[in-house]
Amino acid sequence: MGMPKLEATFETLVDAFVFLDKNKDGYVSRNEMAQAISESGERSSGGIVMKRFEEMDWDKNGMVKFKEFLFAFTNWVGIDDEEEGEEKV
Ligand SMILES: [Ca+2]
Ligand SMILES: [Ca+2]
Repeated sequence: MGMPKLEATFETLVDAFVFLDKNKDGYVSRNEMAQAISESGERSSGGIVMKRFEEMDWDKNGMVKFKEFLFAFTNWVGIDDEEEGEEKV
């Protein structure tokens, strides 16, 4: 409900997504994810990130769209969306 904190989180998420989506087609592909990992120099956590990627990719099409990204993130941090939470992983 328009909490500034949530807004800031959302902005961070958008920034992260835009950073990951190198070719700006609205999807983060596996390659783009791998590229971002190598750019950030966090190769040690690369395996974890790629596992996260698989988790994010709900429909398993090899691409993560913003909705999937957002949904996965809210799951991780536990932001309650106060909607019917039937589909928990
Ligand atoms: Ca892309
Ligand atoms: Ca997908």
